[in-house]
Amino acid sequence: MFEYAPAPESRDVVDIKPSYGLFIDGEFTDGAGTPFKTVNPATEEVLAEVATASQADVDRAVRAARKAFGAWSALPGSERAKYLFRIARIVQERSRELAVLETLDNGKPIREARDVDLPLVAAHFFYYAGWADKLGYAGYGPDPRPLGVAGQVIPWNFPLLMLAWKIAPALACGNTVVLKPAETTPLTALLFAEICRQAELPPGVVNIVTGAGETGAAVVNHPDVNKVAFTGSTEVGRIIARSVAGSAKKVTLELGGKAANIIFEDAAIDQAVEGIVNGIFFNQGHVCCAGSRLLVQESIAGDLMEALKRRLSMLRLGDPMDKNTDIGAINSAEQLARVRELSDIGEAEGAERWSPACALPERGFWFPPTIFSGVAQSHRIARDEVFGPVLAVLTFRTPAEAVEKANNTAYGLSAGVWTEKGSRILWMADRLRAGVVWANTFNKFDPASPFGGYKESGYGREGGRHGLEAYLDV
Ligand code: TXE
Repeated sequence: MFEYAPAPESRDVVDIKPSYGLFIDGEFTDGAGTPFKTVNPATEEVLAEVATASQADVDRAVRAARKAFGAWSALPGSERAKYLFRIARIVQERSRELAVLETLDNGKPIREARDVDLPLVAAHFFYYAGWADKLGYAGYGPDPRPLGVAGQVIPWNFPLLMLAWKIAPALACGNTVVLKPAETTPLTALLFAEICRQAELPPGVVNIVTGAGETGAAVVNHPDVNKVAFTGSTEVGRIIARSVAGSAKKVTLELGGKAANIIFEDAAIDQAVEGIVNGIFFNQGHVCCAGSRLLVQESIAGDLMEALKRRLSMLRLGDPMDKNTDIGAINSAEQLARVRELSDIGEAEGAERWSPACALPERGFWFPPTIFSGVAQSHRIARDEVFGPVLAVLTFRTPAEAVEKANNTAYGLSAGVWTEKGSRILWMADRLRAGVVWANTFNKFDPASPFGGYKESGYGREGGRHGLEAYLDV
């Protein structure tokens, strides 16, 4: 759809500085907190030292955003669109650099950063640039109003893409932004700050404050922030919902998931196997809408499992900078510990664990693709979000049983249905309690399509026209 640079051969395309500051009011500045190190999870090499924003730094960032809000929100939408189009084009031009930096800081395979993350980042800026001058005609009344300063906190699984999901609609609607990236993946957000300068975005429209949870809390709880947008764990989502309760802040939360990928006996099995692999092993399973529960119709369970195991034995795990790598590194030691713990619990609870023979690199954070079969709905491996390359397999006999099992979760972000019968797809989609239902595919994203969850997966929608509503007073 959009152009991007060819495969990077080396990390030399990106100039990583030894230390990074905060980005406030169009300038890079020091932070008053203790700096932290960000590491390459595939090697444990320290990439850079990054500033921690204190409460006073967050105050400065919010003040800058407030000051910029008047002029930014008063610009005609067509003028705001020009800045967003410019950012989108610079992201395309610098996509090779951005993809390499994303892979180094996150651990994801370069092929995914290059072919999925970066084109989608550009696509989101293009898409919302297109909305900026059409809000008045789109059912928001003649004079739709932005909310003011948006405080945005994002996770580490798609660092730049989550930034794009948050910043592009906020700016299109005329809001200004204070964004905090995750502490394990701050570098591409800081390179994005450079892109904002290159695009000559007015100072203060985008501010980036780095740090851990305390910095995130300072952003979210700041009295002069009008809108809070968070993507991350359900646990922190609850803390945020409690802390802003009673304030006038509008809130959107995009939290965890435990999606069912449902395979009927009439599905095209080879395609379904690809969809299962993409559903749970894409981005090491660090995906909120990952198809982490495989529901397979009993009559084909044996054959499907064999085909799936054969396919998994062909996946290549290792150096994320190698264009042939399918599975990269787990993002952090903490996340690896969590994946290990839940997998050990799966085994202790009686499910059968299988991984293909694959050597794990000595340094770095690694976990092999893993399948659990014989899983009961009560097992933690079927209930908790693992957020790693771990698939829990359950079986069903009838469509009604598939719906019941798929909906038997605290979450409701996404689901997949594989069948050749169109009527069954519609029947299932009506009954599945999930924000997205994919049919004969999985993990497909489009900026024009709203995304968000039911139940404990959060509230509000990002993407599409619905994503604008989170940033406007209608
Ligand atoms: O998430 P956190 P973690 C799930 C996934 C994973 C688990 C833990 O299951 O295993 O969460 O991951 C900031 N106020 N998801 O610990 O802590 C934090 O600095 C404000 C699913 O990394 O939620 C980071 O920027 N902000 C998810 C961001 O919140 C706070 C993606 C996310 O970190 C804060 C990530 C506070 N009190 C994890 N505490 C998804 N839905 O895609 C932390 N933060």
